[in-house]
Amino acid sequence: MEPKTIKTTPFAGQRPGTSGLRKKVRVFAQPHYLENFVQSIFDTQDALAGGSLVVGGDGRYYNREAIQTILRMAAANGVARVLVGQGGILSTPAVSCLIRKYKTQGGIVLSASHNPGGPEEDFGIKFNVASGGPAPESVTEAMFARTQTIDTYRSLDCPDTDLDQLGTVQIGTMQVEVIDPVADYAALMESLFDFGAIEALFNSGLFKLRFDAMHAVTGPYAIEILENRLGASPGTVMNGVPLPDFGGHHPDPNLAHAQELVHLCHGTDGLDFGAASDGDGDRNMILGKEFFVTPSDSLAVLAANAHLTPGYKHGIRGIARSMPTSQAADRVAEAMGIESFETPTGWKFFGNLLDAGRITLCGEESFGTGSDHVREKDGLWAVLFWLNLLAVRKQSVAEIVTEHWRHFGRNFYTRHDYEAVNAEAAAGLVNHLNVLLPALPGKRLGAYTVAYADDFAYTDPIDGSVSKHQGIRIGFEGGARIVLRLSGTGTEGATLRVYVESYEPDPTKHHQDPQDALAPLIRIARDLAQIEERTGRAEPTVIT
Ligand code: VG1
Ligand code: CO
Repeated sequence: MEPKTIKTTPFAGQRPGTSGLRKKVRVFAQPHYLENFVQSIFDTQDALAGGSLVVGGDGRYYNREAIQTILRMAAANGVARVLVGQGGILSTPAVSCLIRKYKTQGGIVLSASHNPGGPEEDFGIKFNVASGGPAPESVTEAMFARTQTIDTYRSLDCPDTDLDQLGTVQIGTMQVEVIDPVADYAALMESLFDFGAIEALFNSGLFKLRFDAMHAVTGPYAIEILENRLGASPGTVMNGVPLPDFGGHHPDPNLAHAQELVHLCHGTDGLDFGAASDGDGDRNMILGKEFFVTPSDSLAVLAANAHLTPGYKHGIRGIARSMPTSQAADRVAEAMGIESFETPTGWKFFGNLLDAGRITLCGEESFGTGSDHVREKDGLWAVLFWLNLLAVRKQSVAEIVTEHWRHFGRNFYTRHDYEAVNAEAAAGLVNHLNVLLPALPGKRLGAYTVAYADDFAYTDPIDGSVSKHQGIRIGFEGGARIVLRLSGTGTEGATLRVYVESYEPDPTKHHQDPQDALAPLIRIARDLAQIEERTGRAEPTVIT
């Protein structure tokens, strides 16, 4: 089996977005499309030749085909050893865990996360570096540059590798180890949380819970951890079998797409705890009885209570949140006397802060929460963290959060998405706002006075790298904010995200519905950005 060099020509548009390269399956399935991108990884990541690599994905349509292609190319590019999850399955946080534990030179994650799967839907590929985290912009830009000049790729002519059989096989000179996708990850979780206390909570017979794996990658992980190890009754994990099309749904854990679970939490007879994760297992949604925890609040609550869990009992060093995430966590950091950071959207921006030991916890409003235990956001980790807190505090989800608000004040929060709008109209809207920005400070908009307005730029405090144009921020006196940005993960037209936040210190007002509490700010955002005029959309597609 001699490596073959195959001629190719560049494809436009292979620049990774917020989280890797995401396109429709039919784009990826074109001859040489996936190969060009994968070769660009090998061409720019010298340590992979003679090194080791983790490969796995969320089980979506085209996962297995892509893994076979990657294995052949890895062998031809001189990779010495590949760890691949059985059945091609590995959650994003599990890939990060494996890279770190086995000190590989990187990992390839095949996923389009919460985007739907199937022949007409989405696929994605992402490279993670040796720290376990998503490649920083300098690396993704180098890969992209390579895709623009590529003229050959290398592959080995060999039969498919059996991905279902655990054990080691050889492709050319490369060793392929098909491993249990769950074991190492589950062991890491057991080292961080009090499994005994959670088990006792489950055994009390008074605690009703469900975990919705949304037919995506977390099914096997949640069944092993929640049912087999922690003793939750069989059936606690819903939709636990990963399907190539996620059962035809969006594997997106939010109020819009996990309605069945939301429904189960309703009523006096409702669940005490409901949780869900996304396609690749890095997102989480936390629900209590008749109660939804916003991801921004979740980060703040976990930070304030981290000392109650074994893994974080010595305290946390600092907290980072993405810019659009509510400022709730900042208040906790301030009260604890620790550093807080505001980074651009996307997990790659947390990596340097985590590696430098400046932060322990980090999170995004988009249902992402994580810590320094890996270098990705981690859905099941957040679920176990919450279960550990519930077991120790012996209170309900609603009690814990409302108590948090009484102490720190409440940050009302919502995100309105306008999906698949005309890309030119969306760009025009952003330009229009950029023109308005300089004149906004000091101006009154409704009952609010603009304190600052800018196009967010971030200077990484560790390596000094600068990332510009990360979203438009309009901050008001008293802490309210409007943020607007365009998605970097969509595969159709443009998606406009509008994030709205206000701060309410008065506990007698904390019971309000966020859509009501934020209505005046939502109006201001729509008017200022001329959303309906420019996109033709009177209402958002999804509200979270
Ligand atoms: C979205 C979220 C962002 C998240 C990213 C990847 O990006 O807003 O917070 O990091 O998805 O998450 P964008 O550019 O579409 O707003 V995942 O779970 O897709 O890996
Ligand atoms: Co995801």
